[in-house]
Amino acid sequence: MIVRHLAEANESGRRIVSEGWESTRLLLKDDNMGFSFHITTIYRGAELHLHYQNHLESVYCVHGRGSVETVADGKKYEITAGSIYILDKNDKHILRAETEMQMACVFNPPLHGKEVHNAEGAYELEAEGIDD
Ligand code: 9YT
Repeated sequence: MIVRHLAEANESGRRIVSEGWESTRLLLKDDNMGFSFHITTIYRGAELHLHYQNHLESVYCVHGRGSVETVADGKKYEITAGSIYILDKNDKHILRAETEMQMACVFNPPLHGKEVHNAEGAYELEAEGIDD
């Protein structure tokens, strides 16, 4: 069994800070679970244009308020504490944070650790792992 704590992980190489968000990656490819699990903070006012072409992602909102828009059809969904959105079709989307939002995210295939978005809003399949 593996046991980790968010507060400790926040002080390690598991915490990645990028433009409009930061994410602490609690479970990664090296753990051999077939998925990765992250606690992500989206900063208030952020507008993220994302397209995870190489990964499936599910995102559960723990707290905060915002919206997600699917680019293909322009549909907008309110996201509040308790909402989950599931990108089962590698959907191109726009995430907007009205307040700071805390999200629990699962990726399949799992991230290595250091991924940040490329110009298309995707993560590459190969990336550097973390130093714990
Ligand atoms: C919700 C979302 O995709 N935010 C970007 C960060 C990502 N969840 C991550 O890498 O943990």
